[in-house]
Order: sequence, then structure tokens, then C-alpha cells
Amino acid sequence: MKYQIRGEKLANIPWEDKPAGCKEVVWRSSRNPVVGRYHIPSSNTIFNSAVVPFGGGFKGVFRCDSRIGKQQLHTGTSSDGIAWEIDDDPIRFTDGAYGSDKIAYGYDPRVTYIDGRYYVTWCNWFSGPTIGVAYTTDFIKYYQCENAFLPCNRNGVLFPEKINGKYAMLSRPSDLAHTAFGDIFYSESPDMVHWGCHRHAMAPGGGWSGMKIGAGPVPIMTSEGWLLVFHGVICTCNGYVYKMGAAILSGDEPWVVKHRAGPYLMAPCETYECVGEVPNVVFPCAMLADAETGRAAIYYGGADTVVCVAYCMIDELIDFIKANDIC
Ligand code: BMA
Repeated sequence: MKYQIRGEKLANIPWEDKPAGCKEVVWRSSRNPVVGRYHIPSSNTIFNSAVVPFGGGFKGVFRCDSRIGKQQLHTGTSSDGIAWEIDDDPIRFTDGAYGSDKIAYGYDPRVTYIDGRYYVTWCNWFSGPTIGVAYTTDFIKYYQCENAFLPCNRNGVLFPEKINGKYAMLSRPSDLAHTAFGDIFYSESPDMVHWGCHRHAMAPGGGWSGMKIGAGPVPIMTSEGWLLVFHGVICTCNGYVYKMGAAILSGDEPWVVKHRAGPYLMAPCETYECVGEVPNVVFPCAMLADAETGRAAIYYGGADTVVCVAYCMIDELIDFIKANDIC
């Protein structure tokens, strides 16, 4: 590999070679969508979900919006990262922190492995949306912690290791509705309870990400810095359109953007991204990368309805970001 990934060898992540003639840096799984909207009896839609390697296979925290219309988090299990068994019952969190012991809703989860714990961050109700935090070691019992921030905030994404001795999180302050603005901020914490030293990290970029942006999968540490895949939104006369982009943040000061690709990586264009509960949405929430080969699988929601997978090579992605740098 041209660039190094700080992480595990993950030889068994989902993978398909780039189709002959494909000129994109990110290409879709031929098996999309990998989880359909009616995958479990209670679901209306399943999308924007997070996946991690676990016990030789994979675990996931899935956003399942129920047929009652409630947004909830459910555990999933898979041996290959493509075929998923998802619990029909939502996750029940124990030891709920003040004000967060009743989950009015839970959506857009990310899962971050840090020092023996799998932390789940999600958009949690707390008199408005904010960042819920919980951890599990076995994906059976989940312990809820204090909410990270005051409302309104969404897209809380933890870094997979402490930075300068502190836990570190990206988030996107928002409003109560379909927020028409949004920058990514960086915050740190000594204990996963008290968050501060907030830094501005990234503003909307104009064009396809001109209205708002939000962190996507857990960032991946590479020899160039933190590789961040994010979503960007443009407001059109027909509504919001969500696309996928990428940037590289400084390793020691991740609020400093070193490189940022001007063009998007992926726009909604397949039917399962353009037709559904909310048309024209690709929303990445997880990325698994094999440190040996540089293969990566990105999990994203399609049209707020289904779960999809796309692939890339980390070397190619970093070269793409650098070659199209708008920093
Ligand atoms: C955002 C979140 C996401 C969703 C997106 C598009 O505000 O609610 O869950 O995918 O809108 O509807």
C-alpha cells in the first residue's frame, strides 16, 4: 500500500472488485440494498446503520423506523457483513443517565471501538435532538451514559482512540426540524461525560455540500491523517439532496482540515437511493477498512429506506482527495 492504515487486518470484510470500466473512486455493491425496508416484522424502513467487526464476524446497530413511526436502534449479527439477522426488539439501554433513561427516539447510530468497549453514539431525544452515548462489550447489554451535548445536535461521531489523552468527538449543532444549516465541530472529553474545548472543524463547502455537512463513519487513521467520509447537502427546488464526500483531518489537531475533495464521492442515482421515504439520499454511517490490502466497505442508507454497501481502495480515495483538494 502507498498509505498506511492504523487498524486491524480485516480480510473478511465485504468486497467486490471495481467493475471493469468504472471510473468512480467509490462503487456500489451488486447486492444492494443489503437490508430491505421490511427485513424485520416491525420495520417500516431500515437505513443509516453502523457495523463493526466482532468475534470473527460482524455486529451492527441498525436504525429501524417502526410501523408505528418510531425511530429505534436494533442489534444485528452477520458472518459476512452482507446477510444480516436483525433483532425485532429494539435495544433496551440500562443505567440510563439523567434525562436520557427513556429513549423517545434513537436514530443515525455510529459504533466506535475504544479500549475494549463498543461505544454507540446516536441522535437521542432530550427536549430536542442531541448526541446519546452508550457502550456495550457484547451487543447484548448496553449501558447508557450521559448525553454528550445540549440540544440541538446531531451526527455525533467518536474517534476510535483518545487524541492528546482525551476522548474526541465530531458533531453537528442543529435545530428541532430539518436543519437548513450545519458545520462540523470537534469536542474533547477526559471521561466521556464532560465535553469541551470545542473547535470548529469544517464548514459547508458550496455546491453539492453548500447547505450543511455532517460527519459520517468513524474516521480512519492513516499515514496522511484522519480519513473522514461525510455527508453534504444541497437544497434544491425539489428538496434536500444528500451526497457523500471525503476529507483528511490532521492527526493531532483533527479540527484542522488538511485536504478536502471538491467533488463528491457518490450521489444518489440508483433507484434505491432516489425512491423511498425520503428520495435522493445517500447517508454513510460506517466504514470497515482492511489495514493489509486497503480495501474498504462503506455502509450507507439509501433514500431513508434501505441499507446499502459501497467499496473503495483507501490508496485511491486518499489520492482522489489530494488530487481534488479545495483546502
Ligand atoms: C437528516 C437525518 C437523517 C436522514 C436525513 C435525510 O436530518 O434525519 O436520518 O437520513 O435527514 O432525510
